[in-house]
Amino acid sequence: MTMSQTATEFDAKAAESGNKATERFKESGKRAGIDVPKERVSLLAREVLEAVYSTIREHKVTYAEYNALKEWLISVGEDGEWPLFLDVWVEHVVEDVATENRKGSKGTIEGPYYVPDSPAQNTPARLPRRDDEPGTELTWKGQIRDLDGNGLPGKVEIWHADGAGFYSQYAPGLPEWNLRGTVLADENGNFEIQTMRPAPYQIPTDGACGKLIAAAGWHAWRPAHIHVKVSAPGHELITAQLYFPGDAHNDDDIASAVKPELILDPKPAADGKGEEMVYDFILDPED
Ligand code: MBD
Ligand code: FE
Repeated sequence: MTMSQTATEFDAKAAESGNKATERFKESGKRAGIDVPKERVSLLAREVLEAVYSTIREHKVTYAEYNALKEWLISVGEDGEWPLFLDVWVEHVVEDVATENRKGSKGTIEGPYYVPDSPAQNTPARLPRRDDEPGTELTWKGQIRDLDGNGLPGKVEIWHADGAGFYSQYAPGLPEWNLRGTVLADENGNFEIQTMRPAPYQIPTDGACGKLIAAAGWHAWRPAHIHVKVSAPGHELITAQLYFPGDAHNDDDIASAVKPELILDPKPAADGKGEEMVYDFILDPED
């Protein structure tokens, strides 16, 4: 296969990932914001527009630039990339505000590629993978606890990209639940998950978000990461991502979602197979 064929194949996969996120969102039941009180809508809409007006005045935005923006905004919708755009450039602030009173573990953004109801397994669990799944073996041991240190018999929903940076159910050609699962902790909240270390992730570059990145001279990278939702009955669910030390993009994640508390400390595995790490989650009580 030539270089250009490889690039074309990659682009085709990338385009599909951004677009699928729109379909998933429509199915997800998250569209609950339609009963926001009109005073609140008016306040928020007015303030966002005021911010736009002041940027236009300060930088003397031209008609040519206004029309470039209009064309680009139309293409975000046509490419199905509103979820991608919002999760990359807006969600991190919403997450900060939503979790500012949390006493337990830090979380971060969900991003566009969560799929609910992944197949459940009891701990110790091995996530579904292909026979020839590329990359490094990774074993994660952890415990779910409450604020007083009591183990909670909860669960860890986990999803992440493969060794080439692709997510099952978004990039074509991967088995349906590849590197996704729901792992049930034991009665003391302990769990063990075997998976493969994910690769750094480049957001799709061939759609509207990619056009913005290229036009602005930014980069499209997120550091390698493992997504989780950790929950237990009577406790607040935590959505988080775990990162690897030394990743070139931990300090300039395009999605601004890295927090120092979320960086892992993997060590060579005791059994010689890849790496292992310990990382626990502490959940707040539900209010
Ligand atoms: C991802 O995998 C991701 O986690 C985010 C936040 C945005 C785009 C792709
Ligand atoms: Fe991700």
